[in-house]
Amino acid sequence: MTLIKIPKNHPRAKSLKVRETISQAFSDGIVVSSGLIAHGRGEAFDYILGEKTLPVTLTAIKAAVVELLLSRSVISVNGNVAALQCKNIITLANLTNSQIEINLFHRTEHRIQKIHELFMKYTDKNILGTEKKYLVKIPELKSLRRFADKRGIIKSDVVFIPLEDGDRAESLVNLGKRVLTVDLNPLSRTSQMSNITIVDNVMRAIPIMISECRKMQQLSINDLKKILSDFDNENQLNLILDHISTRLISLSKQIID
Ligand code: PTJ
Repeated sequence: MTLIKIPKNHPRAKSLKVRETISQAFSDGIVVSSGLIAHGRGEAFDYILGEKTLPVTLTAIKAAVVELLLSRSVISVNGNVAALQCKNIITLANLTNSQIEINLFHRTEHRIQKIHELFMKYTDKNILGTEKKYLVKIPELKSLRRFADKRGIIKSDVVFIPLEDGDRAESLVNLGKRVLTVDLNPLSRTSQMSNITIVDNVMRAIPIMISECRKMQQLSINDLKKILSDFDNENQLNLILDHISTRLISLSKQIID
């Protein structure tokens, strides 16, 4: 694929660059065509949110980091997350002592291998979900996401599933796991079913998770637990929907005026 040079002064340069990254990852066999559609849906929600991390989202980010720090945790990655945030996922996993597991909706051995190779460029950490002998099926799930690693998702207490379709969060919750997500759509099934929903772009949320995690190193276990006990996901999602409606009303007034 030939990448176009995006003019630096293009008003949408940042967003176009991310598109180029994900398009390249599609050509490389990491992202599927549905991943490009998912990205477009995310962009639309991001536009509505204002393409910024909301102050209220910081509370969800902090709570999610505490979950990763205090439990046996796994970060589940798909094609889009690998393409957009591979290095940062490794950093976050190292800081929180979480495992990384590849888990795909459009699972093929070829894609697993491609994503595994991408991670291996930046880490010698053992990436789970890649060896058939360790895979078992989550019985409730019918999609190919049902294949989970015995040493990772199956054994974990907390599963972080950034940017995902809606079939898995609920079954993981039913299995007794705590589920964390990053999803630009506050109304998606994953957002609604997760224990902690970070309504933000993975491009912004994961780097902020890393910096919050570094700051938390000075906090006591009790301080960390307090961050978690103060967090309420239903309230969080309501505040985000309030923000969206207020923003749209104020934008519509600007247009009318
Ligand atoms: O790599 P695979 O095979 O596991 O497939 C991955 C995709 C993303 C194709 C698959 O999980 C899928 O179809 O997802 P959905 O149903 O399109 O849902 C993706 C969700 O992520 C939607 O709610 C989008 O709004 C949201 N989203 C898209 N891009 C971003 C995002 N959320 C945060 N940051 C983004 N950059």
